Amino acid sequence: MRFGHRSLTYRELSAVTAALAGRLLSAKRVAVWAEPVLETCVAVVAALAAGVAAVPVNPRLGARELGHVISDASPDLILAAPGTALPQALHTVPRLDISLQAHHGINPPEPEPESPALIIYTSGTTGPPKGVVLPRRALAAGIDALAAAWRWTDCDVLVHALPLFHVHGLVLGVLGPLRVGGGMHHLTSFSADAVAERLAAAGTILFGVPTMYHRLAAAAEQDPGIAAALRQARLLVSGSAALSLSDYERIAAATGQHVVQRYGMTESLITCAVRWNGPRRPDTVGPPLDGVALRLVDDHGQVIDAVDDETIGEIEVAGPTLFLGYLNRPDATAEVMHDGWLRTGDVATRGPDGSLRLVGRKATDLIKSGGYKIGAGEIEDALLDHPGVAEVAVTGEPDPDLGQRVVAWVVPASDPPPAVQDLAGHVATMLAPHKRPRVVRYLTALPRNELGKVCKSELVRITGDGA
Ligand code: MLC
Ligand code: AMP
Repeated sequence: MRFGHRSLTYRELSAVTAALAGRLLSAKRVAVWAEPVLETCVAVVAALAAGVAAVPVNPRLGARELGHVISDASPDLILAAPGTALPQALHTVPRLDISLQAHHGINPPEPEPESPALIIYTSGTTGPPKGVVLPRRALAAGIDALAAAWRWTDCDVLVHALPLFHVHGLVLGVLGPLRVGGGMHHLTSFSADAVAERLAAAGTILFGVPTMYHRLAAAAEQDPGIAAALRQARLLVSGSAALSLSDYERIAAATGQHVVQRYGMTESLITCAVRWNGPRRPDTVGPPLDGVALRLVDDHGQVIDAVDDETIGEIEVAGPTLFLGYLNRPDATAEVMHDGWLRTGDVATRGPDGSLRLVGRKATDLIKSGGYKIGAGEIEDALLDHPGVAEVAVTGEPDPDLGQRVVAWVVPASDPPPAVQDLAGHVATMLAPHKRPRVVRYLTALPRNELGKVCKSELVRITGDGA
């Protein structure tokens, strides 16, 4: 496991995590200040070893979101790298510094498979983010299914630069290599040069979100060295959001690599993936993983049997990769679960070979920007606290780099209206930086239906393709 010039072997990792696990045994839940550093991985692995649920916290959360996460999860401890300055909101939580000095300890016995392992916060259409409680059984089943799909073994070295507070970077990107027994090189921050350097040096697999592949496509077209490094990888894998046809083709043209796509959700982990030896196409996320039950249903909840790549239905998922529920939110859990099936809100078709083609989402109030899920309601609530905002609606519109960019439609309460930097800065004090609006459009009134609900489809129509 390597971050820049710092690394831990399996033996070293085992020694430091066993020692730390012993200090966590009396806790019910621990928060982990999830900077992209070795200490974050050590803290999460130690919590797993101790059978204590870990709550990875995005270090860039704004004050409102951080306050919510801490009061909702009520961790017994916050684990952080020594020397890290923690914000005020965390001063009430006892702190434990994560030491990388190899002390010896004995790992406690393996906890029950259904016990909570991770609680990962993810945005919904309204309100603050919800804590997705993932049991050990889901992590194990999800990683094993991906290992089989990609013939991912201890010979592989995974390269990535993903944040360590979401499923992609933490479950797939850290726990994945540890479970298959391979290596992991984290780049600390993403750049095409760093990806190329690590792939050329040691990497066999690259994980990234589509925004990273968009930037890699441009870099590979410019720089033959970057194209060559990408070419020699065993697998380039994209997920968390839709990879555009154009970026898929640009990478194929520049490197000869056909990016493998996979689809998933925090609540279900990864459920579909193109196989290492399966057909590669730009528009599919592949068939369901082994052990995952997946179906498409129509608007009346009827199961769609057609495998014609045309009939559209909502994806529902069941099986061992599912979460236990949202922390403290049985109401929200009941909304998405029925008879053991998770309603994903994603809409797709299924082809004759079982591969899924994603065609959109049911909710217009969920935005994916840079691979981050962003709820429109949360940003609207933050903007309504600004004195210059009388009414507001937030939408996502197409962006070649980010997939979607956050747009705020504002009816100003002041003259002149608040500037975009002012509103973006206001949101950033409350929420994570990627939730800032990139564009603000001013209106004299929001379009509403006869019930007074904002017609977001009207707003999207105003800008056409978002250009
Ligand atoms: C952003 N910035 C703004 C702004 N919005 N500045 C002013 N106004 C705004 N409205 C700032 C950013 O904070 C950043 O500043 C700088 O502008 C560039 O931002 P960016 O364009 O967003 O790029 P970057 O920071 O390079 O990030 C791109 C990225 C990142 C791809 C590296 O989005 C990323 O790591 N995404 C991964 C998300 C992820 O892991 N998703 C998985 C979810 S799990 P500064 O100061 O920071 O430079 C899941 C399940 C599954 O979905 O299937 O996997
Ligand atoms: P999150 O809640 O952050 O886990 O995001 C999950 C959502 O990301 C899914 O419901 C999808 O909408 C989206 N997603 C994940 N992978 C893909 C993919 N390969 N293509 C398109 N959308 C994806």
